Amino acid sequence: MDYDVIIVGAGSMGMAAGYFLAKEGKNVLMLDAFTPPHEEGSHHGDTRIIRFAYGEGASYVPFVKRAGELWQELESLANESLFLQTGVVNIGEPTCAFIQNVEASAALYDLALEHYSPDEAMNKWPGLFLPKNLVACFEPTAGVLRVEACIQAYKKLALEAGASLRTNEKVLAIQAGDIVQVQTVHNSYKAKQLIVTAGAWATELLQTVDVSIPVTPTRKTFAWFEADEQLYRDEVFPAYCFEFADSTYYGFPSIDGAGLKLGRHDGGDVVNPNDPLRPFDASDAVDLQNFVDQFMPQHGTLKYGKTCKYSMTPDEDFIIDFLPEHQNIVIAAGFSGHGFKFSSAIGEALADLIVEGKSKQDLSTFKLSRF
Ligand code: PYC
Repeated sequence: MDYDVIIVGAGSMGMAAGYFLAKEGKNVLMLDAFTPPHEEGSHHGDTRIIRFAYGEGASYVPFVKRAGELWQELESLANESLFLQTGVVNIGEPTCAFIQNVEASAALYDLALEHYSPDEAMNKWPGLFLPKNLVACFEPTAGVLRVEACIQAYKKLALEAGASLRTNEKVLAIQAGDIVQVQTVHNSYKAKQLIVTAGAWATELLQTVDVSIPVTPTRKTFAWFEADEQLYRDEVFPAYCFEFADSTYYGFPSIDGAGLKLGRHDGGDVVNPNDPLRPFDASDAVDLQNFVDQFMPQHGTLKYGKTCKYSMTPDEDFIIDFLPEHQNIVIAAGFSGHGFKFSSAIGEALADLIVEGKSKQDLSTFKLSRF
């Protein structure tokens, strides 16, 4: 037998799982088609939001609180600052589901949440413009994770704990059984158990074991704008989520002088993950430009934009489960653009599923059988 556990995809979730399993003494192989952290999936672009009053549903709160604890633990193990407490402001109409869920999360889990009318919000953050129909719910203890540094930190710890990592080695097929066999472009490996954390490639990979998951790789764009640092630097301006009836935007203050970063969360083109993404172009800039013109009117010019791949499920909830026919294969997929913040806790949960057969987290929302 080659390994106890093989992990296909050593991005944010896979790298964290590799660390937790190696720490438990498992003989772990992590495989990745690229060299993580990289720009081919959904874990690049410097920053990710971590928020606890959760607009996607209060049921996520215990999981994201655990993730927050584990990010703190990672900071101390890596002796590095990975989290910036910028606060996060959630903005939308008071009756929209996202704002209602933010409010319900805070009430249910006693999270700090400050409420501002548009005038109060514009007074607190003079770089912001808000029309009268919106409200601002500010979570002061939320903030921003330095995404590539988080992955580097788990990578270093995983390797130090004894995990093996093979990069630039794409997995072509999986053969299920009591012993799982993994065929890559270079080799074949065997293990007792398998984790698939292959992001946008999960759907095609699982087809090789005749499992169909409703995860759709989708092209998304984000960009940085020049910013007046007096108004938009991270000491004075928060990370933000704006929820409208027909669109959702998110973004970041100017961190380390990078400029205001923002992206559109909804929409995007369905893509084949094996094709190169169409690079960010002028048509991608239009929505982002309109958004900042309206809500952060003192921004400067567009600096540059990037693309990434989201892995969308129909309900935008994650999939974290054993494969029904193969209890030695666990998948974590379909993070639908809001998964990174959880990846520390997902790594721990995946390791628990492999070692104990169950997780301390309630993963019932993420079952594959719901589809
Ligand atoms: O979950 O906060 C979030 C987020 C921001 C950008 C994409 N997802």
